[in-house]
Amino acid sequence: MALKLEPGARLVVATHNPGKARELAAILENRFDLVTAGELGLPEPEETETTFVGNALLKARAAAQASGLIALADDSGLSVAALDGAPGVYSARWAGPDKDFGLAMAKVEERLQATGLEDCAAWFTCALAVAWPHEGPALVVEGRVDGQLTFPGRGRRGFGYDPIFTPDGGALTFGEMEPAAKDAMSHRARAFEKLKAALL
Ligand code: ITT
Repeated sequence: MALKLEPGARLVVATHNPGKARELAAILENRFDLVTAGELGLPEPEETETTFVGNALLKARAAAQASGLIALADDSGLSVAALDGAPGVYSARWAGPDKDFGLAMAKVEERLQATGLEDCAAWFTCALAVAWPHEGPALVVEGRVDGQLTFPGRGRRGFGYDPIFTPDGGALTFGEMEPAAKDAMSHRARAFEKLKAALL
């Protein structure tokens, strides 16, 4: 039988990141009855995989098993071309235990400066995984948006690395853009388009 998600289905959004939870709720547009992993008090699994796809699946499966609900997980991050794709899956970890993204962005700037700052190309990736409870099936898709890094960062909207990322073809950083404008073109929105095509 083909995997389907019925409108109105109860879904646990398996993230403890409020920025992501907010964007996912906006992108999902009231299609589902959402509850977050935080609201259910679900533990945060250790992200032991080395790919976005692997970690998204791991988080979705853990939440589906712990909650008995269908789970949607997001694993995402910033990749910098001149840094061979770093921080990539380690994007959250570059912010340290205090989740200090000022520190993480300074680290990116310092490493990029050491390369001579000639190539500032970067991209965000988002893997979205849906898992069904009781060791059931799972599905995973990936979206990407390309852009350039600029320093100092600009804008207080969004979250994480948004102030230093300007999507190709635009003038504003993700940190300066209206939330709806980011949600119309982000890696997360692009991944959700693929999920919709596969599941809805
Ligand atoms: P969960 O695992 O609980 O979902 P997390 O923040 O640990 O939360 P990730 O492991 O997927 O999630 O880390 C992704 C990091 O990449 C995230 O903390 C952000 O700093 C960054 N990131 C992802 N999407 C982003 C976006 O749209 N804008 C800015 N930064 C983003």
